[in-house]
Amino acid sequence: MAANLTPEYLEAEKRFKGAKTTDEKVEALEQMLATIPRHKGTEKLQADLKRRLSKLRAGQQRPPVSRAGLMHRMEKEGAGQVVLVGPPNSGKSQLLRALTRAAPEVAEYPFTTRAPLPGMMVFEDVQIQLVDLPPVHPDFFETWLYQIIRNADAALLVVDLSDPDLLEDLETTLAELRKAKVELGSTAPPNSVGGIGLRTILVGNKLDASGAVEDLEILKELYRDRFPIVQVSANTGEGLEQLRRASFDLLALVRVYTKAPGKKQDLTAPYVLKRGSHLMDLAAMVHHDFLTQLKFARVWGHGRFEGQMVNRDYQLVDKDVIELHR
Ligand SMILES: Nc1nc2c(ncn2[C@@H]2O[C@H](COP(=O)(O)OP(=O)(O)OP(=O)(O)O)[C@@H](O)[C@H]2O)c(=O)[nH]1
Ligand SMILES: [Mg+2]
Repeated sequence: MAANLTPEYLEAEKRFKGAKTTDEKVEALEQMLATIPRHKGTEKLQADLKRRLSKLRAGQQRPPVSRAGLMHRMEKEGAGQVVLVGPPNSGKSQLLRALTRAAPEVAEYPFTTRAPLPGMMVFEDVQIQLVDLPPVHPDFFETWLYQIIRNADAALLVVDLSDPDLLEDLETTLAELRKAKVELGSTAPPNSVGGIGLRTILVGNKLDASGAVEDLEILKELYRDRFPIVQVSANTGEGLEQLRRASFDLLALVRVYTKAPGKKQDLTAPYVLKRGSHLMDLAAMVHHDFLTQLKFARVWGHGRFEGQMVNRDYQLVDKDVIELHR
């Protein structure tokens, strides 16, 4: 046979043909994909297997998430919640693995992830919650998926730079989200009633794969006005530091450290507030008494002279050290 199919492959194929249930078919197809020889001569067949597998998996019984009604919400933790969205197989789960201690299932066929899974990503001294999700695709329509996305603070839109259908898949994802009234890449909600806009980074993943760089150039050309673009390889780790920083920037936060008068700054975890917050917002977080009793504060930081006095309406800057006085 021209394609040099192995006995393992042929065995799996036989099982596929004899399979009665969807589960059996999926299992056999997965085995076929795992054992098919990888070369030019089988590329078409590989693509065909993936397509069939994705159809079957999409129609497979779902975990009972929607019935239980429990997973419509994803409890927020840390400084912000960022959802991983994108077409099937783009490497969302692999990215969660690379950036956090969570261990979602990663597989070479699409529709692997069936339920949300959170993990904490560290950036310097803050923790950002990432949530791995099933792919955004017409074959996987679950309202809870869109509820989780709508409730998030920001999104990483993950695409596969080695996928020849990259642009088409990306547009499909954006269109599905638009149907659910979620507009990625804007901070303002779209005009439709109940629509939301979600700050988004376009993450070009699989930078290590061949041909990835050309696709990256096209992607930049078409989307750089709409999204910040970060290129990474979840496999080799390339670009992940930039992605951590970009995710923090995306959330538009400031970190503020407090110190007691005459003492050194408190080096424990910072207070994290929305960019644009004022001194009074911090005071309220530190102790509610400060709301009425705060007289002034001193600031050590950015573009200020050491210990400069500021008023209640002072706008906080990332990495400010603040001494509150009553
Ligand atoms: N070469 C390369 N392969 C990658 C990279 N990231 C992920 N992959 C591979 O891409 C395939 C899909 O990865 P997943 O993380 O399961 O993709 P996903 O987006 O979670 O897929 P779904 O859950 O089906 O939506 C797996 O075979 C991964 O090993 C990468 O940076 N480089
Ligand atoms: Mg996945």
